[in-house]
Amino acid sequence: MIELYGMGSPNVLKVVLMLEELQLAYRFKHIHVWKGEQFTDSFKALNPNSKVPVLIDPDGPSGEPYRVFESGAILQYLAEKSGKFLPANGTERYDVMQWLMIQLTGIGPMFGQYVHFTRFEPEVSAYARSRYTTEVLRLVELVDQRLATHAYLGGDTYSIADIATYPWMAILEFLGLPHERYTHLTRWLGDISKRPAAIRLVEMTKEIQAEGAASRSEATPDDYDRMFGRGQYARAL
Ligand SMILES: N[C@@H](CCC(=O)N[C@@H](CS)C(=O)NCC(=O)O)C(=O)O
Repeated sequence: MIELYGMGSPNVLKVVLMLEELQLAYRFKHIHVWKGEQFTDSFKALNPNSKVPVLIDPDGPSGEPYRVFESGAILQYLAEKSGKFLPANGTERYDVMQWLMIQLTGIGPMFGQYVHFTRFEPEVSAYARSRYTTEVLRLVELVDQRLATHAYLGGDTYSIADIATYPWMAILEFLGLPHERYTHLTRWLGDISKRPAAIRLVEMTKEIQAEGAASRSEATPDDYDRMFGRGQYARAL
């Protein structure tokens, strides 16, 4: 059975959504990032970059088990394996890849910094808050504008670009960001939220986040420093 190593963040939930869309059986293995499990030798053997998600397919391309890390690579791997949610060729494929890349290189990292500087920074920096708020709102507007002229991010068809972006856009309210004013984005969120896989994702998210919350509540100040690379974990030039 496929194994997915993760926690309750959008970078992992996009893979959960993809597995639910494909109706593949999988076992979820929680990595307690607030307790530093991603930095253990056994996890680094799975992903030297010490991040979730990681997926292990017992039936890889050569018939042997195959391990994939990086959420975008995992989505592409599953799409190509199943022949679903990524056009096989032509401009439709590149349209999907462009919007997938915007999620991977823009939305994910910038939302991550926004969350860090609005929830976790010990000394509030108005400059950092303004910089990341501006950038995430710019990205949300970009998505909204794209959806003004296309049903889905890649074009006419639901794809891994939507699957990657949905878990981020679905939490705008939770992040304290405005969402009602983005009418095209709201229409798209509504469309995807009715899909059976997205409904199952809600249940999975509750379970995964409940397990994560339990270990996070035990995290010490030192665990937080390790997670954020600060204090004794900060690197010097
Ligand atoms: N580019 C990576 C980002 C993965 C990532 O940032 N994962 C976070 C959870 S959302 C993580 O593992 N954090 C633990 C840490 O940074 O130590 C991907 O898309 O897979």
